[in-house]
Amino acid sequence: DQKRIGCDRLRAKVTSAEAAAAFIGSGSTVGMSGFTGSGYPKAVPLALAARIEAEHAAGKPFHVRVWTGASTGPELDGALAKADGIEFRLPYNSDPIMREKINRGEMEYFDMHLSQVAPMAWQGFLGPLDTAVIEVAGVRPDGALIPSSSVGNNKTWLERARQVILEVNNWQNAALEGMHDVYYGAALPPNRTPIPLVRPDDRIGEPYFRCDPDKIVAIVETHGPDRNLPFAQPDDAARAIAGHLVDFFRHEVARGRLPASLLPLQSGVGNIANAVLAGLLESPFENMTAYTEVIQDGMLDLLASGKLRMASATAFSLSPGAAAALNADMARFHDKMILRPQEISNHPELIRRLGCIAMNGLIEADIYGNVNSTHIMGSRIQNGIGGSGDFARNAYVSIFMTPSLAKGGKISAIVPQASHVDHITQDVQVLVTEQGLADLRGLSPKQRAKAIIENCSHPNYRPALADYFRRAKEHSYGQQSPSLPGEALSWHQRFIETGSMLA
Ligand code: 0RQ
Repeated sequence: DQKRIGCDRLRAKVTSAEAAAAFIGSGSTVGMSGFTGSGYPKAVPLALAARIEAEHAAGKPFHVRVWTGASTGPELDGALAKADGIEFRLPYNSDPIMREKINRGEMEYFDMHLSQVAPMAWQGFLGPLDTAVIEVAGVRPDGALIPSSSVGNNKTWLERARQVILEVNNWQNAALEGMHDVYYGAALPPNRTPIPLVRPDDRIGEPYFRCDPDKIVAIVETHGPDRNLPFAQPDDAARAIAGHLVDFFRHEVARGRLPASLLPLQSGVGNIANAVLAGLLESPFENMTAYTEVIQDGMLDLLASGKLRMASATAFSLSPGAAAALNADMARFHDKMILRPQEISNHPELIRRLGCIAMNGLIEADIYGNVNSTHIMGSRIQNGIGGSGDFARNAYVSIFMTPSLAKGGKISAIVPQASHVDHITQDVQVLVTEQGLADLRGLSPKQRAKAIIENCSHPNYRPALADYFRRAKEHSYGQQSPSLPGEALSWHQRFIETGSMLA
């Protein structure tokens, strides 16, 4: 598709994925595009994985360090992990093969706040970046790059990398052009200035990436869909959680603590988050906005209904059906969506200023409202903290939601003590399960424990939690956050030993 590369000088650099991958050396650091399965390179990582496998078969070591926006797809994280090609990876992974390698201790993974990746790269904290491999939707005659279905850290990778490899994917809709807003005003302290964004629909940058053409060593043409995983239909638990949340919002509007159009919504990834958006579709709220990280199926439905006026994010995260529907009807959504770099979509300054309503999933919460978003039984990584910390710490109201049980009831999502803490109790203001909602704002630790046990825990575990809390109050070393350290993690130990938290 010659039309996608409008610049003659750059068209001369078109080559094969294998030839492009040959530019990447063992031990080097590669910054890849990609965010929640959107806009990741689809050909060069596969060619690199094949090369790594061949080198390993010949008895030679070959590993790279991989930085991304967030999760990518099987052709990138999956293929490189399968080839044992990654020695270090940041900042967020959801690929099952890579997860397994990490949990077996076969590679290093630095799970970090998504808003901090680009600033830390600029600050020099992460080391040098050798190569950027970036998917784009096209190249303009002047050499400007048309971003793809995610923006992520691409601006930073393009600027920081010594050399750049582009993938021009003509599966991506040409009408993506103009939807992006790439902010070029960031500076490092002491020269940092306020980011001039005061509404979710403000545009503060440019629709294209700038890139020094001399740094571009190869361009590969591709035609491949994003990962686009299907969402499960909301089950009873998801619908109940959505119902509790919509009731909470109605109540807050009635009390004058939220405007009738709510405040800019942030919604995490996963089936529960998607179900909550479906719940908002049936709600009385109109003229809503979203200032969030990803646009998932539920967001598109809300936009299509007109109840959501616009959505700002850094990437799409759609099911195959929703991606097809969006691609068939891009003109309708074009002016209602803005994709930004992830350090802007997730920027603490902007989240605090706009007053986002943060809604994120969790793995477990303890009776005091500390939330674990990342580690199973305190040690096995599930995905990563992603943007949940960026939003939870800085939101107008920070909500976490989960079914009260996991693994068919063998695990309680409410535990005496979280086995790992990503979000401290101060950053968790509302906790929701299918059992009910605990509004923790303004409550002391003991008041929080009572509300969480009574409103959120599953009846199968509630008596044991209440019993633990009662005994903790009797025997604790201190009475601010009563605990029995020798017992607090015994539920996790029991699961590890017997396969169930139930005594
Ligand atoms: O595992 O698929 O093997 O059965 O965790 O759990 O219930 O499908 O829930 O899709 O909402 O994910 C926290 C992981 C929840 C997600 C987490 C197991 C469960 C299942 C998924 P299986 P569900 P969700 C901004 C927001 C961090 C990043 C974030 C997440 C799997 O929300 O990654 O918030 N959050 N980003 O069985 C053992 C428990 C468990 C458990 C769940 N207590 N013990 N296993 N699981 N609870 C957006 C971005 O950052 C991109």
